[in-house]
Amino acid sequence: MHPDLRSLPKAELHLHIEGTLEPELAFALAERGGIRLPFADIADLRRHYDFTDLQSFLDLYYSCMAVLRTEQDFTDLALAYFERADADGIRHVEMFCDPQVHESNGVTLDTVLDGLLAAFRIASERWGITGGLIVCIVRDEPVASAAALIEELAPRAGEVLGIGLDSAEVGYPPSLFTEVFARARELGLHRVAHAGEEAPPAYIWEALRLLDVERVDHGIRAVDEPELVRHLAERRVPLTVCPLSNVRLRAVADLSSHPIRALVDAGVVVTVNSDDPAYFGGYIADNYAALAAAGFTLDELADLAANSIDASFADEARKTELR
Ligand code: ES4
Ligand code: ZN
Repeated sequence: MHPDLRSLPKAELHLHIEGTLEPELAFALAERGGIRLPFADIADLRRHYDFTDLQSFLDLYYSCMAVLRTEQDFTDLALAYFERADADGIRHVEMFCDPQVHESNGVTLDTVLDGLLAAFRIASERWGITGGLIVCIVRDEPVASAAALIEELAPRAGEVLGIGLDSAEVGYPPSLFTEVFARARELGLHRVAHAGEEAPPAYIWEALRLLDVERVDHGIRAVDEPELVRHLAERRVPLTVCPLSNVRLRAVADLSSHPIRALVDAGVVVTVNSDDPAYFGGYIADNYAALAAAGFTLDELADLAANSIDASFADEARKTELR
């Protein structure tokens, strides 16, 4: 990355902490926990990184999550990420986690939250990084499971930033989770949702109108409907775009044809993020560098970095400090 870009303060707003699990750490944690991964070794695991779509990635991502068992596992995972984030000039992180998947591995919500919140405290002391957790609902799990998660989260709502919606998108529209998101709002939680990663603009409209989301994760399929693009631009609804992710999961053919160019030119508040950097061939600096290679100027990339601060849930004092 251009040194000027690295020194720009940035926020990462679309980052699945489980998607930062590098193969080396996966095997180290498997060894520590006495868990067997269904791969012979690191090279064998890496050979499975040739994804054809979102689902082909999710299958591998969920299977590797089996190595995350203890509070310490979650802390170690997040600290490894924070160290790289700091090197890329990230000053604020709003981090997704998937407790429903961990619960199916016998890991409690408290273990996930305690481990990750401990890492945030250390990141604040060590690197001055701020931010917090966004607890995601896994949309291809039953709605009742999502409702149960929110009630389990309720007593600790003050310790997290908000809730999100992720996993397999097509066939699991936002409308399924209207009541769950209403409850989250009642608890004072911020709301975001993956929408328009692979699914059509209707999913983005539903996320906005039924879930009352404050940002849209991905949102790239908005380009298919000019009225939606105008709406996002006028209302200044931020999109958390993940360029390398979209290429690796074949949501787009290549970076030069990525909708990010049309969205930026239409005045949409776009941010750049890494999604699942261990799996998609790059952390945030790599995403900025890829955009530079695809024709974005330094000034444009600086605007995108500024958008990430503005679009964050940091308080105004912190935003001023970061600008
Ligand atoms: C995800 Cl790229 C992506 N899309 C939807 N859900 C996810 N969970 C982790 N990565
Ligand atoms: Zn994502």
